[in-house]
This record gives sequence, C-alpha cells and structure tokens, in this order.
Amino acid sequence: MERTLSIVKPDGVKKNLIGEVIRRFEQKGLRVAGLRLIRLSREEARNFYIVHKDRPFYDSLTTFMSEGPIVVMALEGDNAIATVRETMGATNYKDAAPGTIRADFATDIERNVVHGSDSVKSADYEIPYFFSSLDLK
Ligand code: 3AN
Repeated sequence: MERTLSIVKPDGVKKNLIGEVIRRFEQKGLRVAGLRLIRLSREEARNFYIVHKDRPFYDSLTTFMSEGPIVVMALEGDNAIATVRETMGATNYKDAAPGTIRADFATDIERNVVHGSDSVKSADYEIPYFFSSLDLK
C-alpha cells in the first residue's frame, strides 16, 4: 500500500474537472484518504515546488499555481504513485497517451490540469505539506 499527493491545478478547477479527475483515480482502484479545496499563496506555491527553483519555468509555474483555488488530495492504493502518473499522462499534453487526463484536458505544458508526486521521496514531502497524519483517514 502506497500514498501519493495529487492536485487539481487552477486550470482544472476552472474547467470544472474536480469530479472528473477524482473519478478517474477512483476508477483505477485508488482510495481518497484526504481531500481539501484551498488557494496557495505565491510563497506556499514556491515552497511546494522548491525542487524546481532553478528551472526557467519556476516563476511562471508558481504564479500559475497560486492564481486560483486548487484541490489537493492524498490517494492510497497499490502502486499509487505510478498509477496516478499513468492516469495523468506525460507533462507535455502533446506527448500524453490517449485517454489520459492531460491528453483529454490540458492545453499547455504548464497549465496541465493535474499534479502527481513523481517518487516516494516527493510524496513524503508533498503529503505532509497539506495534510497532518490526523487528516488522513
Ligand atoms: P510533472 O508534473 O509531469 O511531474 P514536472 O515535475 O517536471 O512535471 O514539472 C512540474 C510542473 O511544471 C508541470 N506539471 C508543469 O505545470 C510545469 N512544467 C514542466 N515543464 C515545463 C516547461 N518546459 N515549461 C513550462 N512549465 C513546465
């Protein structure tokens, strides 16, 4: 059993895709262990994406991630990290496999609807960023 952190990004919330994203994860057998609708400050977005601080898209990404509400969720299941990554599709929606969330709904490499932890190490940073252990059921 593994846990991962996923986010419906501001573009996904604006497009009314909260339910669609959760439905796709649930259909893959993942269980929602924690769920919140929040809005990040610029500073909170910058700390969340601190691993990307030297990338050229860091400013733009963190401005985008703080532009409106997001839904953060902790998902639990066998191979949860890989399952979420497969369900999302490649970072660039143009490379995303047909039927993935990004292939179906993303319009831009940055505004790509959904986030998912890319490793156990990332999940161990990202889940407690939004949920205390008492919040996870
Ligand atoms: P993923 O979300 O697929 O794990 P990362 O971790 O490489 O991708 O990048 C984090 C986020 O940064 C992406 N979801 C996307 O919003 C943005 N991003 C990644 N690469 C680029 C890029 N070349 N230009 C603009 N934004 C990018």
